[in-house]
Amino acid sequence: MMTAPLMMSDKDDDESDASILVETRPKTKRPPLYKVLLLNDDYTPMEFVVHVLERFFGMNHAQAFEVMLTVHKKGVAVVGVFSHEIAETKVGQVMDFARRHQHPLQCTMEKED
Ligand code: TYC
Repeated sequence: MMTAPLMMSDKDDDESDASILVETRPKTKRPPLYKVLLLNDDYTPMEFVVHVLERFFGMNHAQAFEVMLTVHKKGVAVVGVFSHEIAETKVGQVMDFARRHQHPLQCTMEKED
Protein backbone atom coordinates (compact mmCIF):
# COMPACT_ATOMS: atom_id res chain seq x y z
CA MET A 1 0.00 0.00 0.00
CA MET A 2 1.27 3.49 -0.97
CA THR A 3 0.72 6.65 1.14
CA ALA A 4 1.57 10.24 0.16
CA PRO A 5 4.41 11.78 2.15
CA LEU A 6 3.09 14.01 4.96
CA MET A 7 4.44 17.52 4.47
CA MET A 8 3.46 20.34 6.87
CA SER A 9 5.78 23.13 5.73
CA ASP A 10 8.72 23.84 3.49
CA LYS A 11 10.60 25.54 6.31
CA ASP A 12 11.39 24.26 9.72
CA ASP A 13 10.12 26.09 12.82
CA ASP A 14 13.25 28.17 13.41
CA GLU A 15 13.29 29.47 9.84
CA SER A 16 9.60 30.55 9.73
CA ASP A 17 9.96 32.47 13.03
CA ALA A 18 13.06 34.34 11.87
CA SER A 19 11.22 37.67 11.29
CA ILE A 20 9.48 37.81 14.68
CA LEU A 21 10.97 40.53 16.90
CA VAL A 22 11.10 39.49 20.53
CA GLU A 23 10.43 42.57 22.69
CA THR A 24 12.52 42.76 25.81
CA ARG A 25 10.05 45.10 27.54
CA PRO A 26 6.50 46.14 26.70
CA LYS A 27 5.97 49.24 24.55
CA THR A 28 4.52 51.99 26.74
CA LYS A 29 4.75 54.95 24.34
CA ARG A 30 2.54 57.77 25.59
CA PRO A 31 0.37 59.59 23.05
CA PRO A 32 1.60 63.07 22.07
CA LEU A 33 0.22 66.05 24.00
CA TYR A 34 -1.06 69.31 22.53
CA LYS A 35 -0.95 72.82 23.98
CA VAL A 36 -4.11 74.86 23.58
CA LEU A 37 -3.24 78.53 22.98
CA LEU A 38 -5.41 81.58 23.39
CA LEU A 39 -4.51 84.64 21.27
CA ASN A 40 -4.96 88.29 22.08
CA ASP A 41 -6.99 90.68 19.92
CA ASP A 42 -8.14 94.28 20.32
CA TYR A 43 -11.90 93.67 20.42
CA THR A 44 -12.93 90.67 22.53
CA PRO A 45 -14.05 91.95 25.96
CA MET A 46 -11.88 90.90 28.89
CA GLU A 47 -14.93 89.56 30.79
CA PHE A 48 -15.78 87.32 27.82
CA VAL A 49 -12.28 85.80 27.83
CA VAL A 50 -12.48 85.25 31.59
CA HIS A 51 -15.82 83.49 31.08
CA VAL A 52 -14.32 81.25 28.34
CA LEU A 53 -11.46 80.21 30.64
CA GLU A 54 -13.87 79.38 33.48
CA ARG A 55 -16.35 77.58 31.26
CA PHE A 56 -14.06 75.48 29.02
CA PHE A 57 -10.84 75.19 31.00
CA GLY A 58 -12.14 74.71 34.54
CA MET A 59 -10.36 77.75 35.98
CA ASN A 60 -11.67 79.66 38.97
CA HIS A 61 -12.32 83.37 38.53
CA ALA A 62 -8.93 84.51 39.89
CA GLN A 63 -6.97 82.04 37.71
CA ALA A 64 -9.05 82.93 34.66
CA PHE A 65 -8.50 86.67 35.21
CA GLU A 66 -4.75 86.16 35.61
CA VAL A 67 -4.45 84.06 32.41
CA MET A 68 -6.63 86.55 30.48
CA LEU A 69 -4.28 89.36 31.57
CA THR A 70 -1.24 87.33 30.48
CA VAL A 71 -2.74 86.90 27.00
CA HIS A 72 -3.70 90.59 26.91
CA LYS A 73 -0.13 91.68 27.79
CA LYS A 74 1.99 89.01 26.04
CA GLY A 75 -0.20 88.26 23.04
CA VAL A 76 -0.61 84.52 23.66
CA ALA A 77 -0.67 81.97 26.49
CA VAL A 78 -1.02 78.23 26.91
CA VAL A 79 -4.37 77.64 28.61
CA GLY A 80 -4.13 73.84 28.84
CA VAL A 81 -2.36 70.68 27.64
CA PHE A 82 -4.43 67.75 26.38
CA SER A 83 -4.56 64.70 24.12
CA HIS A 84 -5.15 65.51 20.43
CA GLU A 85 -8.86 64.70 20.66
CA ILE A 86 -9.52 66.75 23.80
CA ALA A 87 -7.45 69.69 22.49
CA GLU A 88 -9.45 69.69 19.22
CA THR A 89 -12.68 69.66 21.19
CA LYS A 90 -11.60 72.61 23.37
CA VAL A 91 -10.46 74.65 20.36
CA GLY A 92 -13.77 73.95 18.60
CA GLN A 93 -15.81 74.88 21.68
CA VAL A 94 -13.97 78.19 22.14
CA MET A 95 -14.10 79.11 18.44
CA ASP A 96 -17.83 78.29 18.20
CA PHE A 97 -18.66 80.17 21.40
CA ALA A 98 -16.68 83.25 20.27
CA ARG A 99 -18.26 83.22 16.80
CA ARG A 100 -21.80 82.86 18.23
CA HIS A 101 -21.08 85.99 20.32
CA GLN A 102 -19.48 87.77 17.36
CA HIS A 103 -16.09 88.15 19.02
CA PRO A 104 -12.87 87.62 17.03
CA LEU A 105 -11.22 85.57 19.79
CA GLN A 106 -8.82 82.96 18.38
CA CYS A 107 -7.85 79.64 19.92
CA THR A 108 -5.37 77.19 18.39
CA MET A 109 -3.46 74.02 19.29
CA GLU A 110 0.15 73.00 18.82
CA LYS A 111 2.00 69.73 19.44
CA GLU A 112 4.23 69.68 22.52
CA ASP A 113 7.93 68.98 21.94
N1 TYC B 1 -7.15 92.67 24.43
C1 TYC B 1 -8.56 92.51 24.77
C2 TYC B 1 -9.09 93.84 25.26
O1 TYC B 1 -8.33 94.75 25.56
C3 TYC B 1 -8.77 91.46 25.86
C4 TYC B 1 -8.39 90.09 25.44
C5 TYC B 1 -7.65 89.28 26.29
C6 TYC B 1 -8.75 89.57 24.20
C7 TYC B 1 -7.31 87.99 25.93
C8 TYC B 1 -8.41 88.29 23.82
O2 TYC B 1 -7.38 86.22 24.35
C9 TYC B 1 -7.69 87.50 24.69
N2 TYC B 1 -10.41 93.97 25.33
